[in-house]
Amino acid sequence: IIKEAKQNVRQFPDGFIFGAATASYQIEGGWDADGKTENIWDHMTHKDPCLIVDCSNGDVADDSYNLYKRDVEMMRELGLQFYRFSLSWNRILPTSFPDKPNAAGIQYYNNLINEMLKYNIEPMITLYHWDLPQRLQELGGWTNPHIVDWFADFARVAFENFGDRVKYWITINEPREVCFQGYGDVTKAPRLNMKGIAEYMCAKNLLVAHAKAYHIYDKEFRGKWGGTIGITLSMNWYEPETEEDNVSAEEMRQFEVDVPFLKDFKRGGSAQFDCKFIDFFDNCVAISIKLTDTPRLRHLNYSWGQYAHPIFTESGDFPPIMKEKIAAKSEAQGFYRSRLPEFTSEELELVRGSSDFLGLNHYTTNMIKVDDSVTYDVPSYWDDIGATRYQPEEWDGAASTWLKVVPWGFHKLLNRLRELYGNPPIMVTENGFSSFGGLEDDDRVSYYRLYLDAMLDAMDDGCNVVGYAAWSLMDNFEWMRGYTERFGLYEVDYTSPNRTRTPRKSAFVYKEIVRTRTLDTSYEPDTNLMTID
Ligand code: PNW
Repeated sequence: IIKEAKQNVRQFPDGFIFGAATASYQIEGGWDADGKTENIWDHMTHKDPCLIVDCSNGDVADDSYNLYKRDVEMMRELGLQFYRFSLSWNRILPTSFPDKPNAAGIQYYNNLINEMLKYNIEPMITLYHWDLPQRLQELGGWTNPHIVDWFADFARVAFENFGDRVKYWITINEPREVCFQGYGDVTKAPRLNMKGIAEYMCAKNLLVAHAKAYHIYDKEFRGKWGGTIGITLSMNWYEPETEEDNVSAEEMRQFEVDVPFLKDFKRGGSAQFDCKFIDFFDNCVAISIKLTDTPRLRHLNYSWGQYAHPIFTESGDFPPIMKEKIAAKSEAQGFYRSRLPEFTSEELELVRGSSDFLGLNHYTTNMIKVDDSVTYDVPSYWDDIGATRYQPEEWDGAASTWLKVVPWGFHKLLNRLRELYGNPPIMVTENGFSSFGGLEDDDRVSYYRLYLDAMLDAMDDGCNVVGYAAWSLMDNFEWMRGYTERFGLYEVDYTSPNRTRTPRKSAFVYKEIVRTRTLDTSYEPDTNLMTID
């Protein structure tokens, strides 16, 4: 049992929207239905089933391919204003390319969207939530620069087919997990494990692909249909163990140096700079840069700054400290070029500012420390950071080992994002808690209350949080953890042929929050009967 949220009754502002989220591979099933072809998760789980802890897969999952009407009924029970779901690329484009779109696949999403709109539930589409076509993976997936066009084509097909009714778009879910876990490690498909190399190639291509899709929407569709489009990043908070590692946003922020004769000086940095030479007219014409470099700063910059900095700062590009460090390490390791690829100036411009809002998936916090007893693979992301992270024993936990309950980390993160990126609109696209199942989920109820309370604290500080989606509407295929870890507001019975969905206590509590637009920590629901109001 985790600590209770403090006694509180707090109001959400007008215009704030509430929803819940899922993703295609985690819920749809119908893995080969009506012409759908294989994605990297189908491929991996079929080839090597017990890579998944319970040897399961998403072949049937929650069977939302057939049961989507029940899903919409649950949204109505909860009173959701929006529902975030993702598209299966292979269901829509079985060849991976736009040459032979699959009418049945497109129909499935039209049915879902139309069913939601009947009840005034806004669809929020994630174009890509990890289920890459296997054929594209064989061509190198996100490490092949051609993916910029492959993804752009897929995005255009989606905008053309659904854009008249869908106003919220997210290009890509969690680049860090795609690139670092899938290409630099073995913890997500395709488990490429080319450490310190492939994840950075992936990062660059993914950002450019995202930006291209953004601009297609912006130029070709926004005018006629007027929606909004952004990217979703996973962002943990990293708390330093030592005081001297406690860098401020100011130190972390990119700045551009605008001095005569140094116009093209773009490096900037999380740094102080000194004027080295002042000319006759009192202009500073030569500067020296001192990059602040601490383990904590590197964690923040590599884990999410890597993806946020190129999009949400004035200067764009990867964080200076990251470029600097990886270039130096690469050289020392005998590479002829930095393992972190460079953006061309056109790419840099394309990516800069390419998001109407920051989609934020936040779950937990880690402590950072330098531990000389830890050895890292060389090269690798962890060696590039040169520090390790941990979570103290005394922090309350969930079913997922990585998920500790640290609401103050959410509060700090939101403030840091406000300071770093000019207070962009933040759409919380995921936040939630895992259990091993059961309807009396008081620990999930506490988690939601604590995190919503922390989010309201940040909003009181001025953070521009515009919406919130609970992860997840219902239990689903939790990637490498299969069906063992449950994130649902609704429990799913995987032994029943119709995948019976039953509301947990947290569903009743969330429903009341959405209905009253109020966080009232003393509310005790009557969990006997779920109704549609
Ligand atoms: C998300 N972290 O991933 C995914 O978007 C979902 O598909 C997934 O089911 C859900 O979380 C729960 O695991 C995460 O760094 C990515 O703490 C990163 C973190 C947590 C979750």
